[in-house]
Parts: sequence; C-alpha cells; structure tokens
Amino acid sequence: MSLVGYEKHGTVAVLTVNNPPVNAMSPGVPKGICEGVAQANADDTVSAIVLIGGGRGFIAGADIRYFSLPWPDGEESFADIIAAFEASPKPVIAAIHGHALGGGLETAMACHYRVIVPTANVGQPEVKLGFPPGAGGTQRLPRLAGLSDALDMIVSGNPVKAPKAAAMGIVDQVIDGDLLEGALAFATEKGAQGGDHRRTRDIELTLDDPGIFEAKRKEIARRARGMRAPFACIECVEAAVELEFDAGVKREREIFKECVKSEESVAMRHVFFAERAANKIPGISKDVKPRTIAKAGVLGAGTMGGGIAMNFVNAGIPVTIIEQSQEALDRGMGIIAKNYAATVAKGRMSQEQMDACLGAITPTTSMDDLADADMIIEAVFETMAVKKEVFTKLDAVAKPDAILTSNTSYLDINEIAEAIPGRNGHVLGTHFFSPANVMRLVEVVRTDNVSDENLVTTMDIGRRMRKLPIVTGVCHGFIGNRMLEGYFGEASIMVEQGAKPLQIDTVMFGYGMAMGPLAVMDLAGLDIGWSKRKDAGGGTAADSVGAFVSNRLCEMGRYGQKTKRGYYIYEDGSRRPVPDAEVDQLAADAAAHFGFEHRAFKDQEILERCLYPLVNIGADILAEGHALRASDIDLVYLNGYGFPGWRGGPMHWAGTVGLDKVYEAVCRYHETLGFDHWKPSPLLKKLAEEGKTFDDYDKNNAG
Ligand code: 3H9
Repeated sequence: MSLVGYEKHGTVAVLTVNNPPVNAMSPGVPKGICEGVAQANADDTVSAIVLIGGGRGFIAGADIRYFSLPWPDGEESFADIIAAFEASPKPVIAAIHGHALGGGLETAMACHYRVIVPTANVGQPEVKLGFPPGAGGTQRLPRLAGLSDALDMIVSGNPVKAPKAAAMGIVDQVIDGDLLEGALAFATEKGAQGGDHRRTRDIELTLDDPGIFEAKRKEIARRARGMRAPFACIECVEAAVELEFDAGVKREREIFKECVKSEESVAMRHVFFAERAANKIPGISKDVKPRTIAKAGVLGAGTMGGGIAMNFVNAGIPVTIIEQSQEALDRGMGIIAKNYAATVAKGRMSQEQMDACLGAITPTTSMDDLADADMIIEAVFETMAVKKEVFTKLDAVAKPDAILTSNTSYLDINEIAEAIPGRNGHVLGTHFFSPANVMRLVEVVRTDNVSDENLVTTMDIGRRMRKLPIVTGVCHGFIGNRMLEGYFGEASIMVEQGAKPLQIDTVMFGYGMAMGPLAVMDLAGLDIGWSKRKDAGGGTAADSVGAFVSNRLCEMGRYGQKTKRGYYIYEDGSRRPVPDAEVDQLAADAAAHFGFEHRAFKDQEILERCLYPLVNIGADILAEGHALRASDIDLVYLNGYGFPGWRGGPMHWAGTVGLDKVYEAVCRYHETLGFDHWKPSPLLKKLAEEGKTFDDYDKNNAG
C-alpha cells in the first residue's frame, strides 16, 4: 500500500502522508510524494498541490532508525522531493498540523507556501540527535525566519508554536478552522493566480550583525562543552551567509554526513530511543490502562514535598499538602510561592497562572484531609521507623484503593508495604530528585506486590508531571544511588591515596559531567553520609577507606558549601571551589593511617576509577532485573546525575570503550584495591567474552 495518498478536491491535488505513528520519512514516503507531484503536474485539471499529514501530524522528519541502516538502493530521498517541489510549475502548499520537525519542516520550507493550525509545532530538532539539519534546513530557515531566530532554533533544537512561526515568517497563514478546508481554499487561490511562485531558496539573506556567529559560539560554550553538533549547526548557518544557495546546501550536507557518523550522534540517537523504550514495561499488556487520579496528597512540605506538590499541580491535579505544624506548613507554602514567583519573574508564567497554581494546593495539618486523595506521596524524614509510622497513619485515613508511594532514596519499600498488609498492591516508591519541581528523573520503585494497574498509573502520573519515570526494582539505593556509591566511593578513596580533589573534579568535568564528584558531595552536604555512618556504627562513624577524610571534615564542621568549607573552601557568595591545603594534609593522614602509598595520579586512572564502578554495578543491577534494560540505567544517569547526554549514559559509553577493556580494568582494580564495587559482574564478564555491548544485550533481552 502506498504511504502517500493522492486525491483530487476540485482543482487541487492533495497528497496525504500516511506513515503512522508520526509520519517519519521512511522508505516509500519520498517516492510517494515525488510520484504525487509528477501526477499532479501531468494533470491539466490540477492547479495546485497540497501536502498534508494523515493522523497525528505533518511529518516528524527523517526516519531516525535509518541513520544506522542502509537506505534502500534506488529509493528517492529528501533531495528528490525538494527538487520536485522547486521544479513544479504548480504551487505546492504544506498544510501542517501536530508537528513539522526536522526533515518535515525542511520539506515544508521547500514548498512554495505553508499553512498551519494554531496548535502545531515546527522545529529543527536535529541537534538533539547529534547532527545539524541535512536537507537544506540551515539554508532555508534563515531565509524565512531571519538569521537570528533561525540560528536560535537550529542551535537549540527547540520547536516553536504556530503563532510564533507565523510571526517569524516561517509559515504564511494560520488556519483556525478545518486544516484541509483552509488549505484547499488557500491552494485554489494560489493556483488561480498563475505566474511564478516564490521559492524559499530565492529569498535574499541579509547579515545585519557580523558578530552573530561568534556571539552564539560564546553563548553555548559551556553548555555544549565537548559536543560537535551545536557548533556544526552554527557553521552550516554561516555557510548560508557566505556561500551561494547550492554551495551552502552542499556544505551543510558534508557537515551533516560527518556528524551522523560520530559517536556523539550514535549516543544521542541511543538516548532518543531509550526514552521511548522506558515507557514500556515488559509483561504488562497495553490493555492495562492508568486509573484516573483526580486528587492527590503529599506528606511533608519540605524541599522534596513542596516540589512534588508543584509537580501534581503541573499535571493538572489538585493536591493537599500536609505538615505536622502550622509553622512548617507556612514555611513550605512560602517556598512554593517563591518558586512560582521566580517563574513569573522570568516571564514563563503569568501572575494569574501562579495564583491558579497556588489555589490548587490545599495546605493542612490534619491527616483526615487526605481521605479523598487517589494518590498520596509521602516525603517525610528518611528513616524506616518514621516511614512505617506514616504509612500506618495513612492506612487509617486513605481511600481503600488510593495509591500510596514513598519518596525514599534508599529504603526497602517492600518492608514499608508489609507494614500495612491490607493495602497489598497499592504501595510503591517514587524517588524524585532534588529540586523535585525541576529535575526530570523519577525512579518508580516496583514493589513485589504492586498491581500492574497501579504501576502503570504511577508511570503515567510521572509523565503527566513532564518527568521521565524509570522503573526500578527494590534494592538499596535503587538504580541511581546504588551505582553512585561506587562513583563517590572511588573519588573519596583516590583523595586518600593522593589525588587532589581539584584534579579529580577537573577530569570528570572534562569528561562532560555537570560537576566533579567532590564538588557534588560538597553541594549535597558531607554530613548526610557522616550521619548514615554514625547511625550504622551506633553513634560513631567508622573510619573505613574513603570515609576517613570525610569524617574528619565533618568533625571540623566542614559539611560542604552550606558551611563554606568541605573538600574545598567557598569564598563568601561564591560557589567556586578553592583547593585547601588542610584537606591535602587530611589526605596524607589518611594515607598514613591506611598504609597507602601517597602518590600522583594519571587522569586516565581517575576516569576509569570513577566510571567503571558505575558500569560494573550497573551490570549487576541489570542482571538482577532491578533495571528493565541497560538503556534505563543510562537515562537515570543522564537525567539525575549530570552525566553528559552526548556520551549516551554509562552503559552505552562502556560499549564505545569496549566491554573487554572495561572488564579487564575492573578485574585489575579488584585485584589491587579489592573493594566490593570492583567485584567483577558476571554479566559484564559474559558480554565482554562474547564481544557484545549493553546495547546488544537490550536488543536481545528487552521486551
Ligand atoms: C531529520 O529529520 C534529519 C533531516 O535534517 C534530514 C536528513 C537528510 N523516526 O515520541 P513518541 C517513533 S532527523 C523514527 O512516543 P509523541 C518513536 O520511536 C529527525 N521513529 O510520540 C515511537 O516509536 P515506538 C528529526 C520515530 O507523540 C513512536 O514514533 N525529527 C520518529 O510523544 C512515537 O513517538 C525529530 O527529531 C522518527 N523521526 O511525540 C522528531 N519520531 O512507539 C522526533 C518518532 O516504537 N520525534 N518515532 O516507541 C519526536 O520528537 C516525537 O516523536 C514527536 C511525537 C513530537 C513527533
């Protein structure tokens, strides 16, 4: 069956792309479009051509799967479509609804005219896949939208909504009513006009500000550190200014081809498909639908609870927030109001919207007010005893079928569920990341008895909150924090063996992490680990390897940024870490205490010792089934721990190093250092011996 329908409506030929779910340009689509244009031009009774998408949108761009697959021999391409449009004596009109993205927008821009419904988006998101647009987008968008706006869109990859696209000149008319009807009227009029129709390529491009490209490079320098694609986008738009149109297209194509082959692009495409896969839970049928959550409750109005309440409001769900004292409640509501006010100040929300959001939050000190909530998340103090007490209280007031979740970062949620056996199937975990209203990741912790329906509902609520929910099993620290123990652990141990904190952080920042591990520990607060160690040791924090320096720092009241001293010193009002000789001395004391050789470190060893434990522990988590797929682990690290997106996550990245090399190093460090996180994972060993990667593992195992 043809992927492109052909119909005549009066004197207008309508080509409809039917390639669900998103009308990507898979093989067959370009061919269908080219044949449709030829048929329309051969028909004397046709005066104009409309290109429209069937289903959810216009065209979502190239079929991303084909960047890793051979394009069928002899099959038409974007270039053929564009050539057919530009050579067409009859006007071609793109009629856009839903989305015109990437090659979809490039196709539309090669048409003579574009009409759009007000809700549609247009954009060039290619940079998010690690390459610039490759079908003339960097040459045509500046001609329609102007250099500055086009550069912003192409380098950020962010789409714009129809009204803005119209104001920018990307589209010619916004159609308020039925799209096809409006497009037919527009096309009939243009068809009757006769004469030449303007081609985007013929629009003159003016460079008002010669510094625009250098300014953009500077603007993105920190954010795009280590990446090629955003800079490649700038080069392509520069070519639009410097070269004739066809030469510009050729230059864009060369840069595009080079980028598509890069490890950066392979990693970013991995992330694209990983995000889609994360929605799927093997073994749960598509027929299991999420339940309606009309009202929610949050226990605890601290930083986490407040952020979670805001998330419910963002998802359009009114929420009751509860605290033990009026004072704590007022403080929590004050912080929520301050957060919204900051968004208003940035122009991202109106005062009316802020008032409506605050109006959707009901503060209370009475547990009874949670009686009508369909879902309740507790975000109280992180100890098992407190959590169990809270769940017992919830058991007494909550609706019988309410979903009850614990926002914990480490605790055994099965044990919490067992405390209220009558609610079997309704208890699970939602581990939000701080600040909960900002961070995209939420680990959804699947307890032994949670029902499929409640799991699916919790995932759905996560998505409605615009988060990225990832299913994880119940294990200490779940996916993210369990792996982190290896990462932070090695960083702390290396300090005690002689590596300077600044060297470790510089290596990891250079790798692409948002911050180095010791700077993160200072930010999070060294006292958190110290207090855990004290709890575990009955009041005394054991001086285990890696904890020696941290214990001494905490004893000195150096908890990190909040006390202006931790592994670094922080000057008044500054977050810039300044190295401190006192810490070097503590590290030397630690080396003497443990009998370590205090030595200089090579950057490569720092990199391996920080990252390989993530991979090794991740492999265990995967083999145990506590992660559904390796790509879920990647997403956890990318969205919760500042791992660079263009590396694809620790598991994907390990495949680019070679699992044989990683395994060999893990064995070597296990032999020389001996810590638990170096105990070689049997799954890592197996894949290394088979010459496979974690991506291969996912292909063979994930449902
Ligand atoms: C490009 O165009 C290069 C050009 O410059 C020309 C070069 C020569 N291809 O996201 P969803 C699948 S590069 C293949 O859940 P939504 C997706 O995997 C491209 N598959 O839906 C999923 O499959 P499954 C530039 C694609 O409604 C299903 O469709 N374009 C593609 O939440 C549903 O996806 C982009 O980067 C694709 N292009 O969001 C746009 N797109 O069900 C990428 C989607 O098996 N796409 N799939 O898991 C999107 O941003 C969103 O999918 C969209 C819909 C907003 C369109």
